[in-house]
Amino acid sequence: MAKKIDWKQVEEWDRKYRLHVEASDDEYQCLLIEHTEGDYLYTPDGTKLLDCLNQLICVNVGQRHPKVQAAIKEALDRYGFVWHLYTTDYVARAAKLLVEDILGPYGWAGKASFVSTGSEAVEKALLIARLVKNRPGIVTREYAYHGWTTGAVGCNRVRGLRGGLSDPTQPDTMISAPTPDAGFYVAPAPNCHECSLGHTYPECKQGDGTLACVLMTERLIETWGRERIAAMITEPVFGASAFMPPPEYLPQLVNWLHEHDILWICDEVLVGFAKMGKWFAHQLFGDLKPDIMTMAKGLVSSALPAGGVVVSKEIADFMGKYRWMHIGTFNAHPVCMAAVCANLEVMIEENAPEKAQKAGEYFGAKLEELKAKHKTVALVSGNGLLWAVELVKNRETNEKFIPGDRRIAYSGDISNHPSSIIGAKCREKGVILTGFTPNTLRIGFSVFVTKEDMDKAIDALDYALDYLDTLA
Ligand code: 6DF
Repeated sequence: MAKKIDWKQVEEWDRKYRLHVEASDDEYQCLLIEHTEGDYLYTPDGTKLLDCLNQLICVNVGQRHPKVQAAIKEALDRYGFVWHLYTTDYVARAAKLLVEDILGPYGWAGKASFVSTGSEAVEKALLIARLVKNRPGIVTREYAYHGWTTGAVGCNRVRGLRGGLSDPTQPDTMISAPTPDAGFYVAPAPNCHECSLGHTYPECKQGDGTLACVLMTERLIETWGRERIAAMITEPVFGASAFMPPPEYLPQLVNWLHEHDILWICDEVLVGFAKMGKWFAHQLFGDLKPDIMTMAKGLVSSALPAGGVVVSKEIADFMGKYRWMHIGTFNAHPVCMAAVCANLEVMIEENAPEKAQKAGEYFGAKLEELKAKHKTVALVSGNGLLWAVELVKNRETNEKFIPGDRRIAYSGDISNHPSSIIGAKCREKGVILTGFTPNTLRIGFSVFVTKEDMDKAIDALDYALDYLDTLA
């Protein structure tokens, strides 16, 4: 018999004793969730909500997958805790599943190391890169999201998502946390829908076919001094900022980095683990070989906290010559590693990348139908089960509802953001569907989403776009 919960008491304690995010105390609305299942959240009054955000694009095999839950329960019968100096069968199996079973065919992977979150995975990647190259500098990009901890936020260039305090009473006003920008260098982003270099793809290609944003990046790195740069970190597909690079971008960039002795950190925290129809999103762009790959979210489908890095064979050999004096208390927690093993085994057994690819072919076609019907839809992009929908006031001129777009401070009145408007209208249909930036929707399901649920999401979005069209 489920324990009776006094949800009024829960809300009272929540308001009284917790610091909240994304809303001031005056605006805060308590989102009570009683339980979760598959692609759904359930509120205490029994309302079922189809979660098209997949929480933070992070529940890849769906909520409470039976095999993952069973593995956690079994591990709890054996372990409390040992730290990562010790070896459990779970951590050894997790590393083998990653390096051999999943990444073995691609030939670059050497060894894995685990942490608890994506930000820590990025911190670990930065540490390793700086140790291997004995250089301090890291290149990142405009609009990149890589986490909230000191090094990760140094790579994070989403102005409004760097941990600052946005003023709900004043537009474009925030208290920005004093983050460590020294040693972090910002290159242009390959956002062809709104190119910061003022170009249009593919006319932006130079005589030798190099993209203008790649050329700019090369020149900036040479200006900063290659001898100071350890690595460049990239999301292969921008997750929080929600856009795909053109197909030539990553191959051109990675080739240049490797030709100039600069490591490539490939941040697969959000787009990895079958989400985009491949095991990892960088594989959408060819046979590319990361030097360090970061992961979290889909590594464990958020059943428990887990993240980590996989380093190349060369880096593994280099690190193996030394005593790595690095400790993170909860790294490779045995019960978390049990969840990782079960999650990866489910993905392998079910051929999750192929499932996501097939579902995405259906869902992407449905989104294109909405684009044909609704004048506020300017662009649909994505693959597998991660999609972005760009919303505009005028499709001819590409005029945005919120001109600041991905550069806003999330301050003042944000209820007029198209992503907020769509979110409110979809919620009327029992669907959570919105975006993390004002003019863009970010849609991501579990890899086991049903056709019926994709249709439900499309129907709700169609209903919401009917309303948004009246505002254009
Ligand atoms: N790298 C990438 N995404 C990420 C994240 C991290 C690292 C956040 C939570 C997000 C997702 C959607 C919209 C806005 O949170 P964490 O420390 O486990 O991982 C950091 C490419 O997307 C987290 C933000």
